[in-house]
Amino acid sequence: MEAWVDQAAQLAKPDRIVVCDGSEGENQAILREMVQHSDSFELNPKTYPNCYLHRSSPSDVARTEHLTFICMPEKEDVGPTNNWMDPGGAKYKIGALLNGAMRGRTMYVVPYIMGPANSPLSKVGVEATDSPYVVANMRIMARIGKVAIDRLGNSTDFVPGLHSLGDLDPLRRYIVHFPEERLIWSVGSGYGGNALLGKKCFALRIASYMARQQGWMAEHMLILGLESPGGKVTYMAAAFPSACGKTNLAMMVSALEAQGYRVWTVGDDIAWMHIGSDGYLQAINPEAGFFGVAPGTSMKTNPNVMRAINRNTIFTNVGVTPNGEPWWEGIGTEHPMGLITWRGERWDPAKGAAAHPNSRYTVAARQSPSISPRFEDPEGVPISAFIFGGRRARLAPLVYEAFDWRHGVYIGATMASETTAAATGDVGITRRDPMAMLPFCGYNMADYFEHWLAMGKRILHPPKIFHVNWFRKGADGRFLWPGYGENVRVLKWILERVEGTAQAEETPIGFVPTRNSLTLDGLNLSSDTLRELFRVEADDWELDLADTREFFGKFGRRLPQALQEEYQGVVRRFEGAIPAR
Ligand code: SAT
Ligand code: MN
Repeated sequence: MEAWVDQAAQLAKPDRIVVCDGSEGENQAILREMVQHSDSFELNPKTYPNCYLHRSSPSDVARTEHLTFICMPEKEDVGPTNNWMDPGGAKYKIGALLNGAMRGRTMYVVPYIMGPANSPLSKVGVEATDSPYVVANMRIMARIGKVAIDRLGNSTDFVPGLHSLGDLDPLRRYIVHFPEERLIWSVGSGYGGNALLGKKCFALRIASYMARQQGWMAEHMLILGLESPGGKVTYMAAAFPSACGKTNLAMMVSALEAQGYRVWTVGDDIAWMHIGSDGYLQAINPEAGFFGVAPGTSMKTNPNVMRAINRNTIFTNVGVTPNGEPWWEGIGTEHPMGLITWRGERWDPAKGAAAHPNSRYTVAARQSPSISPRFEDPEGVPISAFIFGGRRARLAPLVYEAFDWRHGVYIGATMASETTAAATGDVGITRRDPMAMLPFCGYNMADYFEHWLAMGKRILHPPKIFHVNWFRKGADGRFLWPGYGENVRVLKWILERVEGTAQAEETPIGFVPTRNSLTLDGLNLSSDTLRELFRVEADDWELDLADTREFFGKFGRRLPQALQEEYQGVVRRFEGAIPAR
């Protein structure tokens, strides 16, 4: 680690180097350093103790996928869904931007562990950064400092990441990954996934590459435990594209709590999974915190996180009240008088939202009342079900189950969501996002599908695979399903399918719940609504299959034959040529 830090310092040329020990005293010093810049403030110490507001540069408010590159010698090895740069070219080009980038600044060296400190499944990273805001966030999102140094010892088994704010100019912003070297370079951004290198860069892009080499899985999945009436907890991992309520699901307050069904949070974003000695897939959450979207978060949508973010939390790009309290659209109150926007201006209704739509909170997972007692279990938790999902206004029923692992991989590979972002203008466009890994797979996605198929052959007790859609709409344009805490009813059906007790009906796309197999008491859904929720409409699927075919076409001959066959299987079942298996 010392050798790498020397090299990084020779390149970036900081005035000072500070190796972080992760102590509370050091944290307070870093937070003081942060507020000395005009971009960060302490919030109301009475109502929001130890909370801070950070305002990013207005051009630096989200991950930038078009500036994110995977660097391997062969373009074919990164595949059609990633941006490619040749490693030598990337070193030259981004090296020039990093050269001297930390002059006049401090380089903070943050050794960190992804995963519980004592877990054999965890991995070490080292991030060198010139941003105190990044250090303060890393401290919440990972286990940093002495624990990581102790774990690393003299070993070279760590993933180094060099990060500099550079001049924050989007024209000189790059996030580049060298999977073969297990190295990350990021310059020109201070925002979340571009700058907190343990998260998407290491725990997904680099880790997915390592996982394929080493026979495990690094997935963009939440992990939750569903407790059922006798106290037994069944663990599920779920992948959703953005804007599908992933964090809310992970932290859900169950509508069936009185009946003994309760949801425990193990993770809200990433799962690392290994085959355990008993043949089950064991999952850990490599992260220590939540980096969640603030707008829309309220006591109604996510009471658990609301109870967590009133202390020791960093807010980024939210609004602030004259009392020094954070505020965002959808928090459950009207715009308060004297509200200041994320840009630091007086809020003016004519000028739009006070909080940036992608504004965030960074909070320790331990602070959520829903945190699972097994959150830090070094062995991880055994996964009984995978849940894929998307936002599909017409196509997909509320829930369906894959016939088997291979069919489940097909369902994950063809996952899609319809965009809702008013900001980008393209409402209702279908975006294919296989396993929600489109921007996070560190190698050719066709090879990633192959890895999934191969894993299925090795896992003695593989999770059953499901697909859910909370967002189906009726002819009147309204959502058919109430969502939020009521989603536990679907989790309960999934649990009962895992246990082999719930009834299902075969359709060309998979098993759909029978009339009475879903617990619906107290919901008051009409039988029309129910029919609508579970309908499998051949005409709609025909259109979707055409889109899938086009998407699969991108991968050419590298697409696994098994997925071609699964595709043909769906087509033929719709034609009635073969019955559902
Ligand atoms: O900023 S992150 O990449 O960590 C979160 C997200 O945008 O998905
Ligand atoms: Mn994510």
